[in-house]
Amino acid sequence: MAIFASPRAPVSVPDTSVTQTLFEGLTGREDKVVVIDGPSGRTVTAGALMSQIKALAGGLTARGILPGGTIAILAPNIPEYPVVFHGVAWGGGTVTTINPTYTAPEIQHQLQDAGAVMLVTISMFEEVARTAMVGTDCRDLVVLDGGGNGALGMADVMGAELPEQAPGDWAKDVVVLPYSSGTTGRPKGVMLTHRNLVANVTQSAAVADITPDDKAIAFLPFFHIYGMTVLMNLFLNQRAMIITMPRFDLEMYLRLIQEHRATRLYIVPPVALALAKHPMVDDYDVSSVKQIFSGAAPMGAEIEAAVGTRFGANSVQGYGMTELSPISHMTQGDSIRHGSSGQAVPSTECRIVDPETLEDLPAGLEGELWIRGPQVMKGYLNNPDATAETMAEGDWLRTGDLAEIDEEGFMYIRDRLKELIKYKGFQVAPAEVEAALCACEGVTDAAVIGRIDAEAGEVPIAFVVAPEVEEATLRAHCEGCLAHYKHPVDYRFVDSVPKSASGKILRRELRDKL
Ligand code: 4UV
Repeated sequence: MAIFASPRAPVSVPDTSVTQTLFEGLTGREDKVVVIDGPSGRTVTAGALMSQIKALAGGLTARGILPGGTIAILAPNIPEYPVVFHGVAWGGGTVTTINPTYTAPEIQHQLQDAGAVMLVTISMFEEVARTAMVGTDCRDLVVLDGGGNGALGMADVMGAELPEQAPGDWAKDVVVLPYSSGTTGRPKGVMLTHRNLVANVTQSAAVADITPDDKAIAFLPFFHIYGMTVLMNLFLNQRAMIITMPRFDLEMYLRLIQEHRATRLYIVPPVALALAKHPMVDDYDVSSVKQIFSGAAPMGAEIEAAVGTRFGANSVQGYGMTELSPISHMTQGDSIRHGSSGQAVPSTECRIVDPETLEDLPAGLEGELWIRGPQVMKGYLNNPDATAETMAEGDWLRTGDLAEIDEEGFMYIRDRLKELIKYKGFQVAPAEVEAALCACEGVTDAAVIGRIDAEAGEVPIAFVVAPEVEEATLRAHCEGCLAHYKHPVDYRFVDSVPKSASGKILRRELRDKL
């Protein structure tokens, strides 16, 4: 077996809960502002954050929801997000994070699948939340900025502070269930334990060198593992400051960078493109920025270099995957190779495996990237088959990405073996869109693949077998059941979908047709 071990000194992972790790970082400087609500300027100190977390844990314990319950959160990035996330964790529960742009059927599916007993949201999403809860076991609705009419408000769920972390087994207890389609099929609950998150914060802290003076404008959504671990957990743990932004808007982003003198930008490739090319950037003072960090989708070396030059900052990439809590690779400031996702974080091993022969490949050759380390998920919720397909013997996670590692350990993502489509860094699972299309009357078969797109990275394209159906009908159908970024941008009507003898869609053949 040819193992590429991380070139960095190993770290030891503390045997604590993810919230104990957070509190270790925050304790002693309770007066420091650590979260600011970008649009309103409302500030939260470390002390207030810790009290609110303990008060929510106490309130939910008094209601009998904690310990043990699974609580869903459907919200954009707001200062209350870490309160809910860590309140549940401190009280011994599990959080499942839902994309707030989801339609009611998508929310309903996740509530049911994750076994959520409570849904926490904001008034903007109250209506869709109520619709989604119908017919599920999710009984309690919390509207953080509302309440009434059968819903609880924030004050209703806050109680006497729970002074100590609810006991648990940190290597086994699942603290969060984000959803990911992994290498195939529909989105699945990814079981991440306290240990997984504590490990990944520890591993990335050892590389990222974040200090309490650092500030980031947090638009990467906390429901997705990138924003969750890097901004919410790593940044707060290092007592650095996050300025929350509920959704991305270039003008607001630049204004907040200037106003708060942000030091690090955590972005995805489409934002890098805008920052490298948009004339509006020149209207703002961005001289405070010292590092620009991109991940979640491929970014070419040219754009990576261009955005760094324009900002006079280090421009680097990292690589992550929900199933890896998420970080396995990132770049340190002094060892930049544009186009590379960097070297493995500490205590992480990699293999490059020939997808056909399953033989290990040496440095410089391209194969599937396999990862082993304390950040690798426990498995997929209620899905031993998908878990077994993804986890190879010896605790290796098969990423479904084609990569190459050079002699110095720098990793380059070359292509994707798995079905996944990445729209602006967001996951679009072809199987989910195909199932939605097949549920439309008159559609007998469908296949969805990604097409390269200059702005979004990739966009979904549908091939449908539906002789009697109009494209407008398909579009209207998707409106009702899929979040916008999953909608096919283009429909091709075909006589049949090419499939292998075992019934697998031959996506390569479809790709060749584009
Ligand atoms: O599961 P997921 O949606 O997860 C992510 C996580 C990305 C992160 C998070 C924290 C970081 O610090 C960081 O650098 C990156 O996206 O999707 C996982 C898939 O996204 C693609 C690849 O196909 C993964 O299997 N992907 C992620 N990062 C890169 C990438 C990258 N740097 N280059 C190319 N593809």
